[in-house]
Amino acid sequence: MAERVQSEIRKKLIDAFTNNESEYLSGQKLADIAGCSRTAVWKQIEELRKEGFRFEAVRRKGYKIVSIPPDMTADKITLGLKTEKLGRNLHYHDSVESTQKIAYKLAYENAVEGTVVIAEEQTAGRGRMDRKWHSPKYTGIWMSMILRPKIPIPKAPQLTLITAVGVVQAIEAVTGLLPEIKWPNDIMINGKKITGILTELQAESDRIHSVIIGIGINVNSQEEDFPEEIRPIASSLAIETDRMIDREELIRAILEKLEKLYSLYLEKGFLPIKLMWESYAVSIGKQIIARTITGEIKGKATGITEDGVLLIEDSAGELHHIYSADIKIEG
Ligand code: BT5
Repeated sequence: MAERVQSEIRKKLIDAFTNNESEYLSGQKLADIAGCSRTAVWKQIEELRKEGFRFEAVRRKGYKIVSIPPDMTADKITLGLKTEKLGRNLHYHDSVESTQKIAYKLAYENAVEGTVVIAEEQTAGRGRMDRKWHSPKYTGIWMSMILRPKIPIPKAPQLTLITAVGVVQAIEAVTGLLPEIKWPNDIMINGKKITGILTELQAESDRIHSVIIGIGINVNSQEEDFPEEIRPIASSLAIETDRMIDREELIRAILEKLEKLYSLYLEKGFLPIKLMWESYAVSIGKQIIARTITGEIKGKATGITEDGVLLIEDSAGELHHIYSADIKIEG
C-alpha cells in the first residue's frame, strides 16, 4: 500500500483512539473510520505497537488505547539535572545502531568530558566480545558517556566498577529495589540481569585518550519485549516493581551519583569505591566458576584487588587473578 495512504490510516486511527480513550473500538468500526479493510487496521495497530503505543485487545469488543509512546527528549532529561559535567552535553537520538559508536566518533572529535549519548532504540546494541545487547524502543535506558580520566591504562577496568556502584545507587534511590553487582559488569535483581555495562578505551601508547562507558538498563520492558533466549536470565525494573518507572528521573539520578563517585575517585583513588562496590557484590565469598578465554577456573571468590581484579582461591588454596571473564555463581 502506498506510504501516503498508510500514514493517513495511521493518523485516523490515532485520532480515533485518543478521542475515545476509555472505549473499546471494534476492528470494523476502526476500518470504517479509517476507510480501509480490517486487515489494514490490524497491520497498522501492529506497527503502532512496535513504535511504543500500548493497546488492550478484548475479544468481541475490540481495541482500547492504554498509552502513547513514552519518548524522552533532551529537555525532559536535563530538566532539573544537578550535575556540573555529566550529561551537560547531551546527544539524544530516536534510533541508532549503537550509542557506543556515536560516542566514539564524538570522543574522537574532542567532545567535552561528560558528553552523553542516549537513544530510544539501538538496532545493533552490543555487549562485551561483540555479543548482542537487546535494546528495544522506549523500554530502557541505552546510553554512552565520555570520560577522560588521567589514569594508567591498566586501571581502566575500575571505571566499570565505579559505574556499577553509581547505577545501583540510582536504581535504589528511584525504585526502592536493592540490586546486586555480579563482577565485573552485571547488575542483577532476584538473580536476573537488569543492567549491563561496557567500558571501552581510546588510547595511544600508554595514554588514555577517552573512556566510553556504555550503560544498558531494562527499565519498562515486559517479558514479551525480550527475545526467547534471554527471558530466563533477564528482567526489568518494571517487572520487579510492578510499576512503570520514570526513565528521565533515573537517568538524572545515574548522572548525579556517577559524578559524585567519579570526583571521589579522582580525588581519593579507588579504595573508597572498592568498599562500596564490595557491599553490593553478590559473588564475593561464594563458590564461582570463571570462564576466561584461556579456560575455566573454579573456586571461592575472595574479593577484588585495588585495581578491580577478581581474586579466586581454588580448592588447592592457590590464588588466581581474574582480569576478564564471565562468572557463574554456584552457591
Ligand atoms: C554487557 O555485555 O552486559 C554490556 C551491555 C552494554 C549495553 C550498552 S547499551 C548502551 C551502549 N551501547 C551499546 O551498543 N552497548 C552499550 P555482556 O556482559 O557481554 O552481556 C551480553 C549478554 O547479555 C548477551 O549475550 C545476552 O545473553 C545478555 N543480554 C542481551 N541483551 C540483554 C538485555 N537487554 N537484558 C539482559 N540481558 C541481555
